[in-house]
Amino acid sequence: MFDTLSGKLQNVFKNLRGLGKISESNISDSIRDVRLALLDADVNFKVARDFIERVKEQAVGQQVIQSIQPGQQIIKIIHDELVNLLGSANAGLELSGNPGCVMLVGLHGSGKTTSAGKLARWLSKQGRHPLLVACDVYRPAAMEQLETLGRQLELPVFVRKGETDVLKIARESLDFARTNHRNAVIFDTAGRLQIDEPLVQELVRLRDLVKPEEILLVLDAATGQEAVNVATHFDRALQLTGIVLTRLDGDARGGAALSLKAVTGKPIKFVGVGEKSEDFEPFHPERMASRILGMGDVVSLVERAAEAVDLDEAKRMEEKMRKGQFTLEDFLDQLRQMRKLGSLESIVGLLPGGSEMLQGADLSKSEKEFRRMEGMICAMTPQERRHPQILNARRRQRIAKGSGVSVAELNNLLNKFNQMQQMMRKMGKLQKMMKRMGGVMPRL
Ligand SMILES: Nc1nc2c(ncn2[C@@H]2O[C@H](COP(=O)(O)OP(=O)(O)OP(=O)(O)O)[C@@H](O)[C@H]2O)c(=O)[nH]1
Ligand SMILES: [Mg+2]
Repeated sequence: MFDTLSGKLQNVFKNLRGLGKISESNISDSIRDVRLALLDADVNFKVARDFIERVKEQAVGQQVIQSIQPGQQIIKIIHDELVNLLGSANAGLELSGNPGCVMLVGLHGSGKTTSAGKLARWLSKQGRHPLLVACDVYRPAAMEQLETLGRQLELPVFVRKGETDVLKIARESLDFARTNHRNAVIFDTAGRLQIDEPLVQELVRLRDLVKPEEILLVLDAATGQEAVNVATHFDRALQLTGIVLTRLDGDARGGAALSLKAVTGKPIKFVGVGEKSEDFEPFHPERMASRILGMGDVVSLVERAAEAVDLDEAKRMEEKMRKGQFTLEDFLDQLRQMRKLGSLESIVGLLPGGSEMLQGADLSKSEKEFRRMEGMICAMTPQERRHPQILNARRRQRIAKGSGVSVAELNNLLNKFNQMQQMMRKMGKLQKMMKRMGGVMPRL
């Protein structure tokens, strides 16, 4: 997620931190690099330009240069502007009605049906009683897809096979919701290759009938620049209340996420980060900015963990990460527990330096990789897990043999882990420093 952008911005930051003396000219160089990084990530041209203007305004000035930590000041300015760009605060769902209705709309294959299931699961975790309604009458398979999802999630799905009148389905589903005490109704609608008049007409009629409090556009993050146009069109036709951005786990360059709020004024409310039902998160601009800047998103990590892990334990881990006392044993523990909560990639990616660790580790490809890591760590003695620095050549050979990997693979894991630990320590320091400077700080 945002790998290229993230890597480039982190390089700019490395320079800013490393520069002994910061002058107007090297600030300008850094800002230019930030601009190039944004454009490369497919951020809308105007959005990138305005972003840079705002950063420049604040960064180029005697006050920054004369401050004790000019590099850090500029990093803070960029971080805060990134938060603004992404929408400042988490925009929650407005679902006060009984039932509260959500309509999911979007182009073909954008992830509507999958997101409908994910949203139903999320709402049910919030204590709501969701009902999924299959309103895609064009593909019989679409109804079955939603039914299957509902079965997996153990949530009711309203389906009328063979019925082609969307409005009739909707009307009946609302009656069903009322009599069965379902207080949140999610309408999964049909997609089209592109927005056309019949689709818009159908969606408008459905909207006018069910009067949803939320009309969410489901958008594939990989749509790139076009995403902004799609959002603008749907918004004009239906007056959206927000956006669900899917496939953020893929190699999308991320420009859509960064441009949408600025161009359309509509907040991203949720993001899809994988194919499984649990790979779904409310969108928090500040946390996302921290992730993009390589500062990790331990808050989301802890929140996810809290679903299954006890909270005190999670807090203790956060503290350990900050102090750089996070061991291989903790790492293994966390991986094992959190594997229950989502794909390994989405979890490790939340750790400070985690995205770097993922590069080359190829966790996304399969759980096989995880098992190899697990095997390697399990083949270590408890003492070795806590103090990997004692792993000399002989010990390394033993562990590699014991877990059926090559020494090079083991070395690779240890090196990556070491880098991650260093990154965690650095982030702990940065956080302290930002705290002293006051204002918003990237959370860790
Ligand atoms: N990796 C990843 N895949 C996703 C995500 N969301 C959806 N998908 C996949 O995208 C494909 C299409 O998803 P659907 O939910 O069927 O899309 P849709 O918008 O309902 O498609 P139509 O009904 O044909 O318009 C499926 O294979 C999903 O598993 C996501 O966040 N990450
Ligand atoms: Mg669908």
